[in-house]
Amino acid sequence: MKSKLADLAVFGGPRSFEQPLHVGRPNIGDRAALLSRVEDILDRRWLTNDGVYVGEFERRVAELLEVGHCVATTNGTAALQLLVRARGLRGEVIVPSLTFVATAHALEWEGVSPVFCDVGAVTWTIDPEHVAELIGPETSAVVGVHTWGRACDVERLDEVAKHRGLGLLFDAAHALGCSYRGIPIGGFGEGEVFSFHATKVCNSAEGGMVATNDQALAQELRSLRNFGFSGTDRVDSLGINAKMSELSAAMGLTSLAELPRFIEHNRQTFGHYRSELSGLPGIELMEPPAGERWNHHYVVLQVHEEPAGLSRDQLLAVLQAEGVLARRYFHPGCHRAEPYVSRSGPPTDLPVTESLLDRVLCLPTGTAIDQQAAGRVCAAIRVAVSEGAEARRRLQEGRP
Ligand code: T4K
Repeated sequence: MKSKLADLAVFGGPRSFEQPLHVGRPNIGDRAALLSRVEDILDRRWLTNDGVYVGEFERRVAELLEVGHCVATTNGTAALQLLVRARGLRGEVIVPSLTFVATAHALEWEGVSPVFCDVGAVTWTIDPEHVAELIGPETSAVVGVHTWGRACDVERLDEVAKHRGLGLLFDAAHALGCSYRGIPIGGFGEGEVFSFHATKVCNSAEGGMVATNDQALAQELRSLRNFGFSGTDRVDSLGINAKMSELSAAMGLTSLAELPRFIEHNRQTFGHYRSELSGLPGIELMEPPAGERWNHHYVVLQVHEEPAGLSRDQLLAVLQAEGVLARRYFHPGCHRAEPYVSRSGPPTDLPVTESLLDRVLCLPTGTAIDQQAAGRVCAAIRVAVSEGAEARRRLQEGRP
């Protein structure tokens, strides 16, 4: 175990991990179950287009989310696009900047302009009061994001949206297995979008899903994901190909069957990170939402430079040298990414978002890491912070 600065790889010590430790290493379910599903798919010679596995995956996710309908898609971004199109959104839509850029890009691809909103200082999700201030004549909807699985203030957003006659959708890409007021995330707003990308708590390699209680909306989404067909020869709208394949659904079902195990593993890893990092000056772990179910899929650290002695980016350099590929999600923020940053218009003032984007760091989780690995990550952080000012000085001078 490392005990002093010279032990850190960035200052010439041995690396903690020979193989890089990623954020987002996929959880892999029961291989035999997956392979038997794949054999069955091959035997049936039915590979995509509303196959039985896609249907079963949709039903099982709908049961978990306690919603009427789930519509599976190729990925979460396509699911967002279909939902935006199905709701006929136009003009401007208010979204948080503190999200993966796919939230904004999905709107932009549908010809809708994202207007970036700040997040609340406590929730780190879209701030309903700022939403209210940003509403203008062109606003058609609000897209809340349950960032890192912590729910938006759904009730207040609903009030604001209803009062101003706006649509309300949610990007729940991170939120499978999480709740708001004890109710599973999935049934709020007009529709909620999930991602089953490889890096998510439950994955279908690539995949997405719209969850909704609106039957007509679900029907329209099914048509939109299939070129706009509503019958064998009948095309009703400008659809696209966004269908999930049977192979992805087989992977998704296999992963879903073990979701409780994945979440329990994450919960224990989180507990380990928390106990190993507790009391370190300037190092603060994002806490689980009080009284809610949470999938613990993202372990998010805040690095407060003054008490810690070194900045978030310096700590990141320390970890990368150890082979820990921690991530600065969602740096630099959508409003500072293209194509949005180059647009003329008033500068976007998002103080809470910007200060979080300078401080947060996501640490590895998932079943690919065990408590021993988490312990080694924490040991490197502890050593760097215990002599934080000296580490900062050496890093600034480029001195080993
Ligand atoms: N809304 C929100 C709020 C989202 O976070 C996302 C996606 C979406 C919408 C859109 O959903 P999708 O269209 O993606 O279904 C990753 C994911 O690609 C992305 O799905 C996710 N959010 C985002 C938060 O993270 P990157 O570019 O940061 O990382 P990526 O995909 O290169 O993977 C991270 C690390 O994971 C890699 O360095 C290596 C490791 N990895 C990755 C893959 C794919 C593996 O070890 N094995 C793998 O198979 O975006």
